[in-house]
Amino acid sequence: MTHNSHPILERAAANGVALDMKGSVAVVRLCRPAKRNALNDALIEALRDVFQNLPPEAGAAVIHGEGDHFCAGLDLSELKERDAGEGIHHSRSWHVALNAVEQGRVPVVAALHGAVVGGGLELASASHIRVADESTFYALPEGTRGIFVGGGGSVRVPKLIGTARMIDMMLTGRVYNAQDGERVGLAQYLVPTGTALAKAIELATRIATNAPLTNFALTHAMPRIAEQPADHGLFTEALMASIAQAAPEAKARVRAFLEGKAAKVQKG
Ligand code: 1HE
Repeated sequence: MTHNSHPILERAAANGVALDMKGSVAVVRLCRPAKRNALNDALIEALRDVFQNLPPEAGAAVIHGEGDHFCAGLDLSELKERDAGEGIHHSRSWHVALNAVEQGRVPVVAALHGAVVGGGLELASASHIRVADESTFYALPEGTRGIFVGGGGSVRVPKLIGTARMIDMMLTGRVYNAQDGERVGLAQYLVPTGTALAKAIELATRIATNAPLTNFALTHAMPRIAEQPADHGLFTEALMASIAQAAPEAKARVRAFLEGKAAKVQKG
């Protein structure tokens, strides 16, 4: 079911970001395939609006791209002559949009295929889980285009692959294929060509069955804890753990296990 009845979502769809609900999963689609889902200003605004206005029944989200590629990054045809101040505001508008992905109400799984380059990799990095199919390739061509990342890539990509690998990608134009991308940590799942979306929806459907506070702890508390000094991190962990365990849903889930009514952990 397409959710475009809300005027904000209607405008987003017109600007290249469509939202469909699949059960409890909000499936967000970049739909500008003729331009390889290149991100122009209208599309960035649409991404922000969609992730800030997910339907209340959404318990998780998936983001994917229409056509042969996930996303070709910044729309280079819009790279105007900006002065420094305008450049800062442009970059900050990307930060707001990708923060809406990363720090929104629900966990986000990115389904990757084809090009995941420049701003496309920045968008993928703002998601919580990345599922790539065998056609995926990753690059940061900003270095060779005489520009720099501006959509949060310098903060988020090194968290996935380390600063040295990101510098190498930008200095040399190195392209990682799907296998190497998974090996270095750009994606957590590698699946056959054409199956990334189905796998992402499967994972998101499962994620949506978690207690909402657990998902909140993992997407909002956990990244902050990882950035805190150890003593502060342990303190935040204790606060988050006590809040999560106090929720009635947590009590019910633990009780169900103790009464033999909940699934055991199965050997992988
Ligand atoms: C675009 C863009 C784009 C395609 N901006 N128009 N990103 C890049 O440097 C990547 C540039 N794109 C490519 O390297 C290739 O297009 C792809 C590898 C992604 C796909 O190749 P292919 O052969 O499937 O498509 P194509 O023929 O290159 O492109 C089809 C059309 O999309 C064509 O337009 P047309 O009007 O001639 O049909 C392309 O011009 C257009 N197109 N990519 C504008 N990126 C916040 S800072 C972030 C900084 C960055 O992201 S820099 C990296 C930019």
